[in-house]
Amino acid sequence: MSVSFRSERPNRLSPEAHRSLTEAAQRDPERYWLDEAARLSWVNAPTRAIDSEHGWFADGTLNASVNCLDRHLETRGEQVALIWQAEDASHVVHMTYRDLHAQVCRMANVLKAQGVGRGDRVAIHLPSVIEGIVSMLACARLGAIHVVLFGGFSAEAIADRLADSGAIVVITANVGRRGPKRIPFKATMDAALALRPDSLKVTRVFVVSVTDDQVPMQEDRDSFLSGLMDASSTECAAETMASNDPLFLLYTSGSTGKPKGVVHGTGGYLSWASYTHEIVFDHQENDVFWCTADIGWITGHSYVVYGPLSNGATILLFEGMPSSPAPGRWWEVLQTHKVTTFYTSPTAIRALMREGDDIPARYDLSTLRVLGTVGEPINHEAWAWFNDVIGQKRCALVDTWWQTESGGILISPVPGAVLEKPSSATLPLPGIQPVLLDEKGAPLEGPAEGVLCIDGAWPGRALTIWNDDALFQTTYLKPYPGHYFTGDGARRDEDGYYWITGRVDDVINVSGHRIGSAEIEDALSCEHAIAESAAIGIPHDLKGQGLVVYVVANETADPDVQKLAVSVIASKVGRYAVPEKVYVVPDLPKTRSGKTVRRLLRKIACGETNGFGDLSTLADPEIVPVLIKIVQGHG
Ligand code: 6R9
Repeated sequence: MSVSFRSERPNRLSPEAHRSLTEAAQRDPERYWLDEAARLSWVNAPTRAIDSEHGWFADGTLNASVNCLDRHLETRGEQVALIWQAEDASHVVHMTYRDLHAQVCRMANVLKAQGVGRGDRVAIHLPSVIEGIVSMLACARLGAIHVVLFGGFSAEAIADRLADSGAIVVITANVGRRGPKRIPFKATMDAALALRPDSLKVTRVFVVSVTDDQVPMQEDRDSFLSGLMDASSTECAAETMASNDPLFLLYTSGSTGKPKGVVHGTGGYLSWASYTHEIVFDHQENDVFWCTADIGWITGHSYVVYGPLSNGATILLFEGMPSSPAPGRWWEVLQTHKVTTFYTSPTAIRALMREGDDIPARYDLSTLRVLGTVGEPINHEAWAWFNDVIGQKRCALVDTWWQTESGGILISPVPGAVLEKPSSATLPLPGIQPVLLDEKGAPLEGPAEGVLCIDGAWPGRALTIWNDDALFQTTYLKPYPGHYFTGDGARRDEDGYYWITGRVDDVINVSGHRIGSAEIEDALSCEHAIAESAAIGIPHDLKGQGLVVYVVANETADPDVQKLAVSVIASKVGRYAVPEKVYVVPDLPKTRSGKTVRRLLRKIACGETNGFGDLSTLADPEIVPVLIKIVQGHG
């Protein structure tokens, strides 16, 4: 029997609807996903959903930019698609869907004149300006594969990614603004292009002028984009793509070694971004959706661009930083643009929390309806603050668990349907089947803790790793045959709720006791004197592994933070979890996406002083010698 779940579904899911969708997806996944595919506008609608050999919606054809733009023109052409708030508070741009469509066509025509077409790779290296989104959609329009490179990457890291992707065109900016500072985008790109010219295929560099700053331009290679766009037509026919043609490559953050170019397809990925944006953020007409992620990360791809625009939402893009020029800037932006849905990271929340409750209290946050977090576990204290102080206890709070490779959210509360438990990502979205495995790979039933894998298929899953399908197989499919391996560990409680314990390589086994690094860090985070911490395991003769904790103290901390950390762990987690060593440090080594690089902390704790590999993905590489000194000084 064929039932269209989509047409029967109210916008906001009830608990019953959530349950019945979950059951329907389990009963007949083929039917369920084919129905979900109908949320997109296809040139040829797919007749099948799952095909292990040919991929998702294999006989469907479509264009992603048409789905984000053209199909809205008739019904919402004059609706604001994008609000751009510049660093300068008085500078705001409102772009309607019609405006955005025109700009994307112009950019596509510029690229096309350069010979860019189906399957070509185009690298996008831009700060938070409108051209970032326009470039992504322009590539999609031509069937070119975009490769967005995070603005903070070093020249070395950029060169690696340009070489691996084989990009032929680069879109960058003269500079980016970061408060009063200028980030040298073009200069960094020039340095990257000069590093190993023989392995790069870039022939053309387009430059967005973000400011009046002058930059050297290389004749025959570099051109300013705005003049070319102004001279281009506002119409550009969209290429019809096969569902499994790649839409983009995205290099994952470097917390586990060499970066991998994760490849996402068109139909499967886009339907997943659209589905999850709608149900997780309870998307409603007139919402203003603000995802603070940079477009250089998967969160920016799925929840700044593809999810909300495919659903006809109004998105906000902010050029600046949370507390510049003064604390409260984010809340001011939120108030000014009447944001309804706000999606950010636990790291950002912790930083803002430190500024004090009186800062957000100065702003009207009453338009907020849904708050979300992503990227790392959210500790209890940050969850409570986000919920109480920002959400004023009346917003849904969605702790969304997913990964670059998953394309979009997999485990998360659904407003109205799934009751939250602070710091739990709660339940899988309808259609997702998490499974917990023991160390031998046997599935665990009921309340349990183990390796988090996903069974069955979902449309958003990455197709492969660029140039390295074997690595895709060995990383995700081979470790636990028959299951997709996420690299994370999780606990399932008596209500079937999932609690992510961190990467499985972060689970520390002390004398047979499994200790999640997140568990220790969560305990410590409740302590006012402790701003942040990281727990890692190092080899230990007697216990198998010994626990080491790095602690960042709050400015106001009392001097004996070490003792405090030990007693907090002992009382909150247990004596067995008392660390061998506690190092009080000024900061933790983080990737630019805010993930603590535990690999480094482990090596440093083991007494290593060099051989740390590529440090270019660190937000602040200078922290490394500081940590070495502290650890060594400790004896
Ligand atoms: C979207 C994104 C993925 C890894 C993932 C996990 C961690 C993400 C989380 C979370 C606990 C959450 N992670 N969301 N851990 N709770 N809500 O972050 O992608 O950069 O690929 O990172 O981040 O460890 O495996 P990505």
